[in-house]
Amino acid sequence: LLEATPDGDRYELTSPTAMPKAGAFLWNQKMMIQVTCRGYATAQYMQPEPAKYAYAPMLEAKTFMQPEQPYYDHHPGRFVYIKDEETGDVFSAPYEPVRRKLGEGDRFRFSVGKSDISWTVETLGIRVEMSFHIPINDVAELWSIKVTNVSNRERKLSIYPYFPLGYMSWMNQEAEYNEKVGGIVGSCKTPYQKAADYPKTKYLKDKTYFLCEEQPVAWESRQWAFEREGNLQYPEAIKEEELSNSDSRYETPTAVVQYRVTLKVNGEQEYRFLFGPAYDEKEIIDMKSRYLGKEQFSKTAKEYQDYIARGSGALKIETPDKDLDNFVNNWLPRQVYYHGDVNRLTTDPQTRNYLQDNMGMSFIKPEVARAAIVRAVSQQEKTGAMPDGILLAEDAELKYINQIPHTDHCVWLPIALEIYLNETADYALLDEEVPSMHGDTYTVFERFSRAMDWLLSARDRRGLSYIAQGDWCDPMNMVGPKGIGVSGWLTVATAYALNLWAEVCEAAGQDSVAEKYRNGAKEVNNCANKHFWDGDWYARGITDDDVTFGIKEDKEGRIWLNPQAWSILGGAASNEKISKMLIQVDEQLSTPYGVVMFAPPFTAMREDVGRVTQKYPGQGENGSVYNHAGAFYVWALYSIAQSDRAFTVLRQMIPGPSEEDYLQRGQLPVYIPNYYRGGYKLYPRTAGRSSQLFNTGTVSWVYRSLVEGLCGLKGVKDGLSVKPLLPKAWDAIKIRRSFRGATFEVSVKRGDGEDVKVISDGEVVQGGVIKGIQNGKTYKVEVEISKAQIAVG
Ligand code: CEZ
Repeated sequence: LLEATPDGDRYELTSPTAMPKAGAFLWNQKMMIQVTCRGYATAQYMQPEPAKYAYAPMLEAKTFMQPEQPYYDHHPGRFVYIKDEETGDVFSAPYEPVRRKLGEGDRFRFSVGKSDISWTVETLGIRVEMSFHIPINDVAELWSIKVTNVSNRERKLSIYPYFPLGYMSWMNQEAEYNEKVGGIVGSCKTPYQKAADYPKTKYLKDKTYFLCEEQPVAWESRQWAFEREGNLQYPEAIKEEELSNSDSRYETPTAVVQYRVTLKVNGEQEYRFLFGPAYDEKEIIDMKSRYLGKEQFSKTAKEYQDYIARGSGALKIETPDKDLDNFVNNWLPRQVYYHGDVNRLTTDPQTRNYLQDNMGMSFIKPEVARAAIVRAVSQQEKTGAMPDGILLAEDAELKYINQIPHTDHCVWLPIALEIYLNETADYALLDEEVPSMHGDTYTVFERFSRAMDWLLSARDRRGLSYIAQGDWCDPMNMVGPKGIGVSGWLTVATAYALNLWAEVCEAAGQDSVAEKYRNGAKEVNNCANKHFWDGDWYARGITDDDVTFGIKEDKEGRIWLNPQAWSILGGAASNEKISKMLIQVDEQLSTPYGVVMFAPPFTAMREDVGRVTQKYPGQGENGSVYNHAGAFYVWALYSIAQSDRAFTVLRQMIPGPSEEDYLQRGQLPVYIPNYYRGGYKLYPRTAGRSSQLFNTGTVSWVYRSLVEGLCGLKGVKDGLSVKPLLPKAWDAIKIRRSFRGATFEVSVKRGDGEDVKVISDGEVVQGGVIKGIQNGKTYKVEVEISKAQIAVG
């Protein structure tokens, strides 16, 4: 069903039906495309707001990428029909729209690489190979389609690449074959109604082109002319000898072209196409000369490979778990890089997402993480609060969720900073003066202190943090709209942020400031323990009407993961409390697909908690295995040396490796999705199913958990601290870690001693911290860890 190349850099799925929504994605700084194994595609590009160039057949609402996207017959996709002219038999590659069942000896392979995606489909004695990549700096898809006669007789074929353009606009749309550019061009006017919006639409790329390197014999550019009374499984136009060369005049546009070939035994024919948006004909011609052609294809493929390779991260591992190695060495850093590189292709990322997506960049391109921290604080409000979103483009506005007040954004600042400093020790950042968009100027250090002061101030008379209309949990919008309700998670998270900041202050030689925030954290933790500890775990919050929730008495939403994980991180939980709550998490929240965000899921609206309770039980924040929350928990577990529990939860985030698990999750192990369905008891049939959504704050936490937790190779101010935390079942691993310009080749073994023993280049390292790291040097490090690592709880 699923095969990996030896070093795991490609995954190949051999069935189009076993995991129908399984897909993969490519991106550059201007666009992103996600395709499924069956050929459906969702692409968007920035101009600068997200836009489409292949449209759905109905007007789509503008929203963020949706989980578990439904696909349907007319969903945008990239396909090719093949007709045997002698028998009239038809099939399509990759699989849609014809869905011809694979027979004996037929072959299907969906092959996902880091910088290209391809398919091989063999049926009726014909092999079709489709593959595409994108350029590094433009919005376009470079497709090649190769058809080979693998039967033992000469074949006469018609080949019809079909790239539907969809319903481009209700104001104005058309399409035609344009001889001058050599392909089909659809044109539209992006709909708007306010006159004030006209200037914004004036220069949009309202044309979509499908350019053919080789001139086709015929085409259709009107969807109806292609399908007529047939359907997509057997469009009427392809029953005829040649397509009708239709145009589309305010009729749904499409792009289908026809080639007719006679292929000898083993004969083959390759075609190349360019698909994308443009402003005008001139731009189309320009794109064509830049990208359409054999040489251009191989040049851009190489450039794109190099681009992706720049995100290959700081870590390579060899462990007893080969599938984990594949994922960690290839795919996880790629997903981290994606997040830090393009900020989910929005112009106003949520502040917490912006900071966390960039925090992973500390392991890949630290200068990007640095710039993001500076940019974030340059938008700090005068009160010290952080805004709900960070504006990235000149005319960007806070949209959707960013118009709803959430109170947690300051928390993420010291978290992102900690990792950046661990990796770089660039304490000079703190002294940088940052003028803000609101007209004040402070150093980074001062801005962080102001953010921490704001967190300390945004608390009620009991010392608990206000939640307003949400915290990390976006849709928890009705706990505190009156300005009274408080968040259990945010309270303990505030203590975590304060402690992290105190550590930085100390390292920066600011002892008295450090003490102030340490005391602040203590005080916050005392308040949390007084009001949220429910005997065996921490409550999630207290509503505007003074109702504590996330407690034993609750039938739904009884125990939430975040307050537990963060009370460990922030220091509220004593060892005794930790022991109690870990047992509860195991019992109430653990499933074979990971730890759910809370349980049981809500089955009805709870008006004093909010929209989260209206989501489908076990879906999204309503008690799914929400991997972002799981990742916080993993990091919390590593922070208390709970190596086994941490590894179990971490491993459950990656699909596989059993076939049963792949089928249930329905996803390839090439990214971590934002959730797997929960509701393990309520709806076992769907439990574990992937959201197929690769936008998630999870990955930077998982990457840091691997680097700093499992491998235990954590940067400190004056060097690299070495303290691996292997699961008990492992006796040894090998690690290659790049750090501050040096390379560390680390071999970890389980020994007999009580403590960790570190030998670097033959010398015992006192205190387990390798100091005086030299740029360009390769260090050979031997580590012996104790037989049984000591853990709390
Ligand atoms: O969005 C994420 C946010 O991007 O949900 C997380 C939050 O911390 C992230 O910042 C937890 O709430 O509005 C909604 O209901 C959406 O479900 C979002 O909350 C959610 C989606 O996963 C976005 O992809």
